[in-house]
This record gives sequence, structure tokens and C-alpha cells, in this order.
Amino acid sequence: MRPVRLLHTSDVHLGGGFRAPDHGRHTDHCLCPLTAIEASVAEQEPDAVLVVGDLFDNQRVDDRFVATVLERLGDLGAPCVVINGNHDVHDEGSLYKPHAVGPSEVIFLDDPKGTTVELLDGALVLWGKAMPIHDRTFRPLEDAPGRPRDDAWWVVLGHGHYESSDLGGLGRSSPLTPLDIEATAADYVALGHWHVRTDVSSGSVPAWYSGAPYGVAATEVFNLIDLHPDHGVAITAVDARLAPEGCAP
Ligand SMILES: [Mn+2]
Ligand SMILES: [Zn+2]
Repeated sequence: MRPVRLLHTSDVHLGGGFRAPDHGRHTDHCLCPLTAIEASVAEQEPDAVLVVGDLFDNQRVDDRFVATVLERLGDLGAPCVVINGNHDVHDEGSLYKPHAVGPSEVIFLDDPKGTTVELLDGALVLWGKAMPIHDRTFRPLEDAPGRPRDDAWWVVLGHGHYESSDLGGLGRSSPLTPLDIEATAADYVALGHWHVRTDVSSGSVPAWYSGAPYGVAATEVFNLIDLHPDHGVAITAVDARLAPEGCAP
């Protein structure tokens, strides 16, 4: 297997406006977090980029805004795999529906039962579900297929709440459990929904919330994953650098 580098982010919340006092001045249609993704991709040169839900803050953002964001993600120079989350839920009002084809370098996983995609000439296989509804019936990692091949990296995406009896927080929507994570047998499970970068690895399966590039509770980091045939899986935090002065005129 060839070495593969992934940049993992989630909870970008574009269109939400970012007006927290310690986050400078930003407009409602601020694209600063997207600029931070572009800068990190240029610097880290990942082979693929994962956006694991809540790319958009709400379904009121207009179609041109969505198109602009998807076009820029398509221009990263690396394929960008997107799943949605509870803020950009994939139902009849989905922001993604008018863009079903989309730019060739943006791959939106639109099936609530899960979609498998192969990238990098088959060196990387990914799987993830679209979230059609945010409640207890939706289980982001349930029925993930097993590792498809031994000669490819196997990465699973999920947007939901990590539910462990150790941590409390039981009964939340879109739950995923340590057993769900282990059952993927993945080389990496890329999670979104929590804005704080968190290691929830289970058994031998590395699983992380990436941290979010921006927002009131954001940690302003990305997760960088190096999958290497000799050295195994290395996971590091990368700062999401945002203009401290903001973007508001
Ligand atoms: Mn979420
Ligand atoms: Zn801004």
C-alpha cells in the first residue's frame, strides 16, 4: 500500500456568521473557515480532504453560496469527500440536492444507507452515510461494510454523538458507540458533530473528532492523518489559521 495523507475537518458551519467577541468580526456569509481549509491543504498537501458534516450552518443559505463553497472545495487540488450533518440534513430541503453532480473533485455521499467510494487509483476506500434525519433512529456507523480489500486503506466517516456509558450524555440523537467504531475495522474513523478535537479510538480502530476550524466553541484545528505501510497510522493536529481581524467591512 502507498502512503496516504488525509486532512479531516467537520462542523465548518458556513453561513452561520461568527460574531463571538473573541473571534473578531465576521459577516453572516463569512468564508474565512473555507480559506483556512484551503491554506492548510496548500501547506500539508493531503491526498484527500474529508469534511464530516455541518459544512453549512443551516438550510437558509442561498444556492449561490452553496455553489461557491462547493466550487472552492472542488479546486483544492485533492479530492474532497463530504458528508452532511444535522445542520445541513439531507432531506427534501437539502442544500446538496441542486448540486447532485457537483464539481468532479467534490464527492458528496448522498445515500442514507451509505456509499462506498474508491479514490487514488484504489489506494483509498471510504464509506459514509448521508444523514436524512437527526434523531435516535439514525446511527451513523451502523451497517458499515467490512474492510473491502487488504491492499487499500479503509476509512469510515460518521457525523453523530459518541455515546459511551463512561462519559454520560446518553439518549442523544445520531448516536455512535465504541462497538460501532470497532465493528468498522477501519484504519481510521473520521467523526464530526463535536467541535472539540477528541480521540474516541476503540479497540484497534483509531477514531477522532477533528475539531472545527471556526465557531464559538471551536478548537480551530484540523486533524491530519498519515497512513503509512511501514509506520502505521499517525495523527496530528494542525492549526486552522483564521484572520484574527475578521472579514466584516
Ligand atoms: Mn452536528
Ligand atoms: Zn470571516
